[in-house]
Amino acid sequence: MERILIIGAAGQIGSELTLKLREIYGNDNVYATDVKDAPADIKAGGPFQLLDVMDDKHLIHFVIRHKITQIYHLAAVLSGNAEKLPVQAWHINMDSLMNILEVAKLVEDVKKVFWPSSIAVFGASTPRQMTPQVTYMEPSTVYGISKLAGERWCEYYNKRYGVDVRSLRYPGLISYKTEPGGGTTDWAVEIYFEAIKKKAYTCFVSEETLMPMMFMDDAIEATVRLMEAEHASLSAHSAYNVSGPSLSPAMVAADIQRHIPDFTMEYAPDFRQQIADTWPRSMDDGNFRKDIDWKPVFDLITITDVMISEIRKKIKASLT
Ligand code: AKB
Repeated sequence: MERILIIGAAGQIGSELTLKLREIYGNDNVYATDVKDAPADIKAGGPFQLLDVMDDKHLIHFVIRHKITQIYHLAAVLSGNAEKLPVQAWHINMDSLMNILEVAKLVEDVKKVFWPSSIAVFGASTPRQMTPQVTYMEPSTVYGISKLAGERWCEYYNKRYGVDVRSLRYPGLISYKTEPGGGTTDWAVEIYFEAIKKKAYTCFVSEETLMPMMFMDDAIEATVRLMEAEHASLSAHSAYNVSGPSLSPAMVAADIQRHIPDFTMEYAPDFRQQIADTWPRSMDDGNFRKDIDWKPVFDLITITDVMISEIRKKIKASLT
């Protein structure tokens, strides 16, 4: 029987992945943890506990006590926030991953680890169209450097100690349940919330900035399938490229106008523009699609339809 630990269960990915894993493995077998309080459905639907992944002693006790077999480590300081406090962000992103890898190495019950990487591992020297799985990687952000170093450590622990750690280079993730915090792709979520609340959005990257994106449901499905796959069928033990549609603010704005014709956009690029300019414009995720039977279901139109209708419901519910 699987017993799963989620670290970062209150975050953008964790708040949705926890529910999916509880559906698959049973509510009582999925332990949601975070350093902060979690949404009501995470706390009501199964075990939830405050846990700081930086506290290695507490972490190993938790894993042993609950006979954990799989760990999903989703906590990280994202690209924009990491630039504000580089040394602290490096410390949090790297030390937390090393704590998880060490626990997985030391505790025999732990059979698999999931840790998300990011398109931030790429940099200015990387080909930006259909960025290949293996290519030049010279990230210029602290977040990107920590993700690239993390990928290397994951492969090291796999090869040297046999730790079965799996990873995806997530693009920008679009979701309505929990908003992201501090990333360069956050505009693709903020734009929908602001369109509904104010019929206007001031975007922090320029209108033609094309970035790889993916709807959260596709990301969750990709993650679950990766974790269920036979180890022997995996060709990447660092992280796989994975993506949905590539989107620019102008494209998303035009699509939102199908629902809200008087929606207006302004542009005020800030420091995140420079980050976006070093990231891929589109991704070649052929290796992942070949190894795992997966492809994204959501395109821009279906993403917009779901985002608009779900955010409207959410706002209405918060008013009643
Ligand atoms: C960010 O923008 O920092 C993240 C990411 C692409 O990893 N969403």
